[in-house]
Amino acid sequence: MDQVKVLNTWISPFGMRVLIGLEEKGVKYEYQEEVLSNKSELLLQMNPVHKKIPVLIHNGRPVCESLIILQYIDEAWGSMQFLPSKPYDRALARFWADFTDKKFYDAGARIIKSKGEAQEQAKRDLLESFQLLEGTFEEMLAGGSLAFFGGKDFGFLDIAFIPFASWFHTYESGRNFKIPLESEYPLLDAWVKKCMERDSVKKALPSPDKVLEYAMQMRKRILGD
Ligand code: GS8
Repeated sequence: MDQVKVLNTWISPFGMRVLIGLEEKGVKYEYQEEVLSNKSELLLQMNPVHKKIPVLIHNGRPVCESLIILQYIDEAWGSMQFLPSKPYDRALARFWADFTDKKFYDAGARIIKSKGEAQEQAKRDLLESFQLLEGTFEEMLAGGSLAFFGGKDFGFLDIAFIPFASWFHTYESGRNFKIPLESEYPLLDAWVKKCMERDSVKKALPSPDKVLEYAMQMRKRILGD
């Protein structure tokens, strides 16, 4: 019998990926919520390199880094696959998932943690990331009408990116900033709505209001405003 445990913090888009992945594969797991200002011994022992959540512990052995965990889940369980079958499509899905970490997440985090011109730059960077993702979605559609990044099935890149939707409201809030999803990024807008219909996503994503409340406290701690 498999023993699966997840170390996570509810607010983390990286952790949400792991929860969605396990739910999609129907894997039962034990959940441990971490307080990042007071990490558990288990977290420090299981992820001694980065000391970060999420961590997946499978039969006592840790797997770290959310995109690596997601690929592990894909290989370890179930017959339906998150990653596409063709090598080039797999490479593309991995490339854009990596982009969401390096560019998209980074711009969002800077919006929350900065002020003034640095924040204005972060807003522009985030919209550029939206534009790039909209463009790649359009290319993947290639005139067809795909529901998800990987095609008709919900897959790797969908799972990698959809957690950030719970943060969109927080990126916008109180900073005179609107993400023009409906008017400028209609494909992404429809994609978000489609993903939100899935049970795995509904279960893993916290409400945008809860995320905002948390982010406001975090900003207060960092910037004192
Ligand atoms: C990022 C995880 C991460 O940043 C991944 O799993 O994909 N590349 C990694 N985790 C944060 C919480 S979410 O912002 C974390 O655990 N931070 C604790 C710390 O930095 O001490």
